[in-house]
Amino acid sequence: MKTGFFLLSLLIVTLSVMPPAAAAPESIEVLYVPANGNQVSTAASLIQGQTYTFRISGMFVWGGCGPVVCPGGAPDYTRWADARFMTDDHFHNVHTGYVYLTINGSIPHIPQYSPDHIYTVQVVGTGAPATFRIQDGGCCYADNSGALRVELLSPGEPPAIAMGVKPFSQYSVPVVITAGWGEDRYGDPRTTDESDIICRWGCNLTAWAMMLDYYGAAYGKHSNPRELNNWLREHEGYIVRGVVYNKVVQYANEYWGETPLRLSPVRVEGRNDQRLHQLLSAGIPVMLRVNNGNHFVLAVGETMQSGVQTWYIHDPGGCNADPYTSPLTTLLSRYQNQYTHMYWAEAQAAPTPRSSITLALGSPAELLITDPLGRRTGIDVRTGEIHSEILDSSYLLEQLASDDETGGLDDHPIKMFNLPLPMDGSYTVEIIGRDNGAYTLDVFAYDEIGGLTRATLPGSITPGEVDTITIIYSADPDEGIHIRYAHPIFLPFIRKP
Ligand SMILES: [Ca+2]
Repeated sequence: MKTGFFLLSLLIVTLSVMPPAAAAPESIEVLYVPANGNQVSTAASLIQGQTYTFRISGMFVWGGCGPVVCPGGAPDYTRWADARFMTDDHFHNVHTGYVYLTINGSIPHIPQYSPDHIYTVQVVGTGAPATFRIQDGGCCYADNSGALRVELLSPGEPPAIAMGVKPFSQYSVPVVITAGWGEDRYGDPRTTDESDIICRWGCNLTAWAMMLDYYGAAYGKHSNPRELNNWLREHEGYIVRGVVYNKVVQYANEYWGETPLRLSPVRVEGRNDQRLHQLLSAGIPVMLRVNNGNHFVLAVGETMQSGVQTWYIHDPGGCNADPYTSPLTTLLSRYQNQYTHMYWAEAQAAPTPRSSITLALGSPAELLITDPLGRRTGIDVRTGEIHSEILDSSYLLEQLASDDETGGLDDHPIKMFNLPLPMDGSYTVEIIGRDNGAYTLDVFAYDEIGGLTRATLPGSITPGEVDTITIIYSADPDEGIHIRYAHPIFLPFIRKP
């Protein structure tokens, strides 16, 4: 078992050693068939009489609906379809009808619905390029968005794995109906303004929403970026523009309350392809940190591309995303197969232990946490040492890049300590100054049934100065969780406000 800790300094090094953007090799042809009715073709002609195999994956929005006609379509009442099947209740019920894909003008033979939305079809060459087009009643494309992905497979292509995660975009899905959330105000309402909107900063939010929607779908519990964003804004789920992961867990567990489903605490780990394979094989979508750590996408499967192992991802995109570009792509095609960290949470039948500790620090300082066994995680500014001894803990700089045309970095980076399933006992948290300034330390401590003990501790710091707090942690809800400044301020109890 590897500890889920990653060196802050590595992130900085990564900036300078990232390979230059290179065109991904594409010996297998990949096409996107937009839901707007445009036809796309393979680049080459298919030899007459020869059989070719295409893999068609993904899903798109073919319209909007409402509570009367589509009572199962809440919360956003969007109607979806994949290569063959359409739905008006988020794939709870599926049928065929007037929305379908054509290949060379015909409906492909896809006899059975597949919940991963991947279909493999054989196409006999006609001596011309193969053509693909999405039909929507011949008329009704204005309220559509998204695209299907089509791969021309080479002989002996191994099967891909994928999950039927609905691909949300940060921008509006679809553009022309009220479900578009791209311009919704984003982040902590006390510290952000009207220029902080989902399409600019909401990649992490959107990836979480996809994950929650996927897990909740089995119980008819659908999430989307707007629903999650609204809840986080009302429940201190943001530190400025940073999503507090375990607030997402709290949201899921409250939203799923009447179902047996519960979300585990969030795990964070550096790049680990083997673990990623295990998780995806077990049906667990994994959030990947890409683009030098400043952007988030959701891995939903794996595949081979030009003989290279890569991963299907849903990319939330950003403000300028074309609504007919599928969020479904691969890590190889878009990010040179690079990622720095993985974040995931499992949905399990209750009871699932929900205990965790998250610390978020905004300041010119670093955190050094010592657990009840004397193990440490964090950065000791005094010595320059980086510690990663607490099992499964992570300490990371969270800083998004704006997903608009500026691409500028969030000017409120947060240092986040995360520890799922902490052991009971006393944790010492040292706030060690790098520079002069004010800091805010936010503490989110959850007991095993998800009860939150929350504190915001303000202070000021100078280089090398150390402020210390103690967290007396117990996962037992009857014991309570106590947080106090060691000296000189004494806050005896902050108990589930
Ligand atoms: Ca339509």
